[in-house]
Amino acid sequence: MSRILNIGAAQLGPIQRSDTRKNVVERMCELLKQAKKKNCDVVVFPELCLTTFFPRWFFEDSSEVDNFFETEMPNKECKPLFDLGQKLGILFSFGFAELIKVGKDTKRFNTSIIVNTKGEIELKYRKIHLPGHSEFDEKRSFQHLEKRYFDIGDLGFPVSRIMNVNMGMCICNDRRWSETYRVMGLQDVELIMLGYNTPLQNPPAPEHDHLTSFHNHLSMQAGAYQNATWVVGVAKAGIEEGVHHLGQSSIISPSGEIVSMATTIDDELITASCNFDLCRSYKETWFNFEKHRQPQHYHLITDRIGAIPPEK
Ligand code: CDT
Repeated sequence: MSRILNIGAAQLGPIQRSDTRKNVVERMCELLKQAKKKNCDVVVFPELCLTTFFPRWFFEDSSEVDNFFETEMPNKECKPLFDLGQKLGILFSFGFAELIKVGKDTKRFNTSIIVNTKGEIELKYRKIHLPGHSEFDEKRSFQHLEKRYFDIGDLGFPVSRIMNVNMGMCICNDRRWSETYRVMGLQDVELIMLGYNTPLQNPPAPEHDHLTSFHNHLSMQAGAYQNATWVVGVAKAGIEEGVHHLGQSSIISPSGEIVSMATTIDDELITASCNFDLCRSYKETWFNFEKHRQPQHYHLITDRIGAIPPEK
């Protein structure tokens, strides 16, 4: 019997600072209802999707930035989303800023969760590749302070068998790193769900700006193909507080092909019928890891962080 799930990528348009979590959750619920009408089993929402993308601002005082974080999940504002997912029988994932207390310490993570059809958190991932910088940069017209506001994720890249499919997550900048996909590939991942907030401009390297869309798809398509997995990449898109964010949310098959892509930069649901047996035909041939990988020649990948050029 083939394993097919209908998957929805629920792109969100911009979220301004004045928007409340209640407004955002209403928009997410509307997309879940649309997904139900299209018979979706799974819906993927973007990174940090309950608020505006706050790392664009420098806050001296952590109590100000903490307003963008959630201290429990589901909380009062998100409960309607969890209840609706359960009522509709849809599994979904979404990203949020997570604040936890560990003894006397406070930890802040850029987190994504998978919520199962019983409305329970089934799997959690905390972003590992945090982009940007940690101090105010006067040369930028907007900041990207993820390194200031978040701790590096401490959960690795977990994969879990849910609905008869091996599912994992990563978040935004993680999608540019081949290690992200391979660590999940080595757990036989078949579906990677990821959300992103990608400004169309990267002030330190304006020469790349016209390639933002190409690099988005290049990374996700390569990750899908080389690891024989479906990848669902979902944007928070549009003009947020004056900053233009990439759209083009996509559902990508293990062949590396984009099978569905958003055409707006607003709230938009795209869907695809995803056959997970398609992963097998790649996992058993080109990317039969057991047969073809040569890890004895890969030790530099974990032994070394930065590149060291040859002496001559
Ligand atoms: N949210 C996120 O990770 N965005 C980054 C852009 C960073 S620009 C310094 C991305 O990789 O899309």
